Amino acid sequence: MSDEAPKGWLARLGAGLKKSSAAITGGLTRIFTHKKVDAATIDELEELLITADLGPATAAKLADAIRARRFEGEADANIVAEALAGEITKILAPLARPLDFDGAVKPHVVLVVGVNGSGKTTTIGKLAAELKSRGKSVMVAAGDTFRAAAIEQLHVWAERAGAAFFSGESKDAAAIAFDALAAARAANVDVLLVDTAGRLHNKADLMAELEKIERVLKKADAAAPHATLLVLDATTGQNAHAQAQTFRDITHVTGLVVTKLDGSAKGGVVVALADRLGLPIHAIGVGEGIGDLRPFSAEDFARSLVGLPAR
Ligand SMILES: Nc1nc2c(ncn2[C@@H]2O[C@H](COP(=O)(O)OP(=O)(O)OP(=O)(O)O)[C@@H](O)[C@H]2O)c(=O)[nH]1
Ligand SMILES: [Mg+2]
Repeated sequence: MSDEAPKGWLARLGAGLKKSSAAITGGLTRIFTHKKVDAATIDELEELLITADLGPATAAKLADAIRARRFEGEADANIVAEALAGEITKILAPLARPLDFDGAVKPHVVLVVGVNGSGKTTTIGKLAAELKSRGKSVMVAAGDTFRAAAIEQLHVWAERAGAAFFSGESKDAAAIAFDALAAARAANVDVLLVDTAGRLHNKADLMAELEKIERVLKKADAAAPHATLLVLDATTGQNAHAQAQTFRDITHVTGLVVTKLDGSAKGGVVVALADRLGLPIHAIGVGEGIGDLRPFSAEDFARSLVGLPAR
């Protein structure tokens, strides 16, 4: 995730968040046209933010921050939107962190977890391509042995990204992760990305499998996995909180990737997740293509969410 934003990227983020921002800008116009920023309108604002998936706690915090600004006279919706974007940026900024690698650690092992369909395999493909473009050597490991098609899907992404691909005969995901780490070492690659199953027969099975993968990786390298990325699908809205909690109970999640922000009406959930979980947000997915994983920028996201142009 290089820092330079390709031309049109912000326009695409804005377009992707259009469904989320339309509700917020419409609401702001309705609430604040020819009205004061007072107790009544701030209550309405708080409700608006809850319906926009920012969650009650974060909505209350933002409402308090707007109240504390003590706007005089009639406010126009745009001024409130600017203030809101500023406050949302304050929540997001400490958590907007690119996925960083300690160059001395080789291979840097990244375990990728999340419910089925959240976008793990796709994110691994995009991430592999992005790392390659930064000159890193990458191997991806097919640790999702639950579905036969999952292995081939990852293989296709590996070829697209120009990354090495590791799969095994075993149905034991931990054994594959262990062998992949040995292969990554032998090939002297910089980064090993390990795909996992999003769904097993039940939660206890999933928990046991992910725990075993972590445990077995540690036998080969006590510091592995060096990062555990939780992939969350923005379209699931508030359900993303429950998913995050489940995976934090099972694994040592170190950061988030939020996918499917293109076309999600629930983009506000990113703010609630950041506020509640305090986990770094490394990147966001804005499409199914190889270039559709972007670094998470707090200000760009905040402004797009409330329908303001980038600065
Ligand atoms: N629009 C959009 N689609 C995405 C994005 N990320 C992933 N997808 C799509 O979501 C679907 C599921 O993605 P996968 O990567 O297969 O999800 P997974 O988490 O690996 O799923 P399982 O292997 O079943 O656990 C695919 O059709 C992807 O193309 C995104 O950022 N935007
Ligand atoms: Mg998958």
